Amino acid sequence: MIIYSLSGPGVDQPPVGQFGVDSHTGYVKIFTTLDREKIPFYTLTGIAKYQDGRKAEKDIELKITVLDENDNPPVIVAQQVGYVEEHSATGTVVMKVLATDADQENTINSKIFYRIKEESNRAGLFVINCHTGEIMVQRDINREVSRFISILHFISYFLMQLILFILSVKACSPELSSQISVTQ
Ligand SMILES: [Ca+2]
Ligand SMILES: [Ca+2]
Repeated sequence: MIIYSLSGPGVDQPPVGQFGVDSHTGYVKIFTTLDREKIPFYTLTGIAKYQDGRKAEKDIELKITVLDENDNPPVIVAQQVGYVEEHSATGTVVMKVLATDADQENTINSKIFYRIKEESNRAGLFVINCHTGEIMVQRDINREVSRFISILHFISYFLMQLILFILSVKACSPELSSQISVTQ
């Protein structure tokens, strides 16, 4: 009869106890929830011995890849500020919203989709590029009209509060979305 065992980080080295093997069948099992954002790959050693302790075969290398789930919401850099002059031409870039997502790069799980929350942009003064996060002027902005939106302050520029609502494309559920206020 052959007895199977495992060794390596994730088994008998930190983080201990994540994987184990059925000593009779050789099936590898997990005992904890894995987090790809902490450890994306494991390399374990599979060992097969006879009951008397002799090796039944050469140790084998078991490479395990943890597949990604979309379990991280986008994180938006706080306190982003943009400025725009009155009467800027349509298409003028006001600012680019910066955000990151810890899920696997270049996959749908880390793809960020940007939009401006409708109630913060009722006058339709701004439009956002949903892929890049660039906010652009969509309609002629003058201070007199803007006064009725949510003006905070005037200098030579005007400042207006926009709420940006950012969602991941795949999971549009609220727990995977982030929201910030952007002062312009
Ligand atoms: Ca994500
Ligand atoms: Ca993930």
